[in-house]
Amino acid sequence: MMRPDDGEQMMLPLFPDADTERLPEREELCPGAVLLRGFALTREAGILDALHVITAEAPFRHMITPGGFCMSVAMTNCGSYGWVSDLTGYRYDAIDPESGKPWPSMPAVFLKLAHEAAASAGFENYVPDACLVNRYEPGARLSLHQDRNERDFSSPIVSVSLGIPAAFLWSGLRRKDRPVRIPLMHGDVMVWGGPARLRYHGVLPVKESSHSFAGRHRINLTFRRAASSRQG
Ligand code: MD6
Ligand code: FE
Repeated sequence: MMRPDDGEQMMLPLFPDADTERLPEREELCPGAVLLRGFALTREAGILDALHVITAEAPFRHMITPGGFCMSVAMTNCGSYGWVSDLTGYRYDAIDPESGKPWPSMPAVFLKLAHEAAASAGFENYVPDACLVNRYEPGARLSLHQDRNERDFSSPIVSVSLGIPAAFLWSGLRRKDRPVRIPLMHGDVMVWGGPARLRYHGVLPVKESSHSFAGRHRINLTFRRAASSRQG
């Protein structure tokens, strides 16, 4: 048992500033890329409900890379187009290859979140037509890549982190550039466009932990405009 005195002593922070200092709510990582910390927090209930609807129709699955490897991240999609990978390559497809049916439609709560996050990062009129939903279990990772299967690089990507934390690798426009690590927590939203749109990025193996949102999982929503804006 702890005595009250002990408790008080233990509560004294070793580094008072570090303990109370909060990371900024909005951080520009480089021109075109903004981290909005906690931006999705007020909508987590709506997001969770929507995720249940989506995954009932289009369950998470581990896709195969063109090189024949099974991805450690489980994926599904919603919206007019879904990102898919198989032995023939990466592409956007209006049809879920598992069900042969269109992907579940984009829930209103997703559209609104992506639109508002983009606007607060300076990208007005953002209407994504694709949302890739990634599910990481401890150990899952995403190697460094560029997002370049979309027709429309003029639109940003909006990326929402939920559940257990992850270290995001954030690099430059060339594969050999040296990445920095950015911790992404539940509710953080990254918006990424303009001169940053084709930067290399990835996710380090996710560490074992647990969060009320999705237990041992990290969920990431990445919104894109996959079709060109002229196609509408
Ligand atoms: C993830 N995200 O955070 C994987 N791509 O789980 C991505 O690959 C990504 O977060 C482009 C823009 C933002 C992203
Ligand atoms: Fe990506």
